[in-house]
Amino acid sequence: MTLDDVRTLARTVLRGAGLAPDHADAVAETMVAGERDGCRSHGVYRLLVAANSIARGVVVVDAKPVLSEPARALVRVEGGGGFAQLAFERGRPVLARKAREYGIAALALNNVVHFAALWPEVEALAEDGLVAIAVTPSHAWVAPAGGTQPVFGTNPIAFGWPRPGGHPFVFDFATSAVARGEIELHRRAGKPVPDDWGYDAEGQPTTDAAAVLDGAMRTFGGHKGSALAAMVELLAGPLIGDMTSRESIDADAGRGGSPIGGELIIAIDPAGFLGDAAAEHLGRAEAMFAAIEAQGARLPSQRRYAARERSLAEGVVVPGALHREILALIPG
Ligand code: NDP
Ligand code: PYC
Repeated sequence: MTLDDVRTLARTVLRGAGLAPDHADAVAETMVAGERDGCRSHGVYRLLVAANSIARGVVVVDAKPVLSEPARALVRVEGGGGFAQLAFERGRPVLARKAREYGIAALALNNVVHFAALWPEVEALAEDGLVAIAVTPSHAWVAPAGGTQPVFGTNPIAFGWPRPGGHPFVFDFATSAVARGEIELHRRAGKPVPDDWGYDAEGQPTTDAAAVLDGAMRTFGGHKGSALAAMVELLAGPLIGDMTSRESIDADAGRGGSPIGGELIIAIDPAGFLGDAAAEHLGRAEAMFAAIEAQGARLPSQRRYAARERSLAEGVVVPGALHREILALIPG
C-alpha cells in the first residue's frame, strides 16, 4: 500500500466507526507514521484497538479539547475523554511558544484515551529545535520488580534531541520488557514469547502470550525499569491530577478499551540556558553521537528513519489477514 492508501484506509475506518473527522484525521496520522516507520505494533493494527475502544464506549468520539494555561510556563489540554492525538495537536504550538519564551515549559494532557506511540510527539518538537520528554501511564498490566501482580502500565518514556542538519535523536520505549502491542501480535500469530516477558495469572513465568496478557508483564531492566515505571505513573498521574494505571484499568471496568488518563510532555529550548552559544553546544553533542556510531553501534530511531525512507519510496506491506480484518470494520 502507498502511505496515502494507508491514510485513506485509517480515516475511512475511524470515521465509519463514528469518530469525529478532526479526531479521525489526527489519529490516522499516527497510524500512518507507525506503518511508515516500521513500528507495526502502533501502525494500522491499532485500527482494531481504536475501533474496539469506540465500540465499547470508552472514548468520547466528538470530544472538544479545551486548552488552559495554569501558569506562565504550563499548558493543559483537557481532552474530554477523546483520543490523545487531537489534544496533543491543540497543545503543541502553545507548548513550543512557551518553551521558547521561558526556556522550559510543560504540557499536560488530561482525560484522554491513549493507545499511540510517543515518538511522533517528541520528534515533532525536536524538529522544531526543542529538547522534549514525554511520558504516559497506561493500564495496570505490569508487575513491579520482585512482585508478580500488575501495578504499573507499560509506561513509555520518549526523548527527542534536535540535531543540526539531520533527523533528531529520538528514543521511545515502554518501561515494560516490551510493549503490550508486541505480545498481542505474538498471540495473534500463535507464537510463544520469551519466558522473561511476563507471568501467568498464578505468578509463574510463561512463554504463552495469552497467559501473559491475562497475568502480568515484567518491567525491563529489573528494579531500574520498575523505578522508571513508577516515575512515569507519578509524573503523568498524580502530578497532573490524572489517573494511575490501576485507576485507569478500574475505570475501564472490564470493557477492554485503551488506557484513559494523562500524559506529560516537557519541552526545553536549548537557547534558554545557552543563548547564542546554543548552536555551538548542540554541535558538541554530535561528537557523542559520532563516538557511538564509530564503533558500529546504532542510534535509536536509525532503524525507523531507514524504514521511513523505504516506505516513502516503495510503500508498505500490510499482512493480508490484518487488512481483511480491518476492512471488515467498515460499515456496509
Ligand atoms: P522497542 O523496545 O521496540 O524500541 C524502543 C526504542 O529503542 C526505539 O527508539 C528503538 O529505535 C530503540 N532501539 C531498539 N533497538 C535498538 C538498538 N539495537 N540500538 C539502539 N536503539 C535501539 O520499544 P517498545 O516495545 O518498548 O515500545 C514500542 C512503542 O510502544 C513505543 O513507541 C511506545 O511509545 C509505545 N507504547 C505506548 C504506550 C502508551 O501507553 N501509549 C505504552 C507502551 C508503549 P528504532 O525504532 O529505530 O528501532
Ligand atoms: O503497546 O503497551 C502498549 C500500549 C499501551 C497503550 C498503548 N500501547
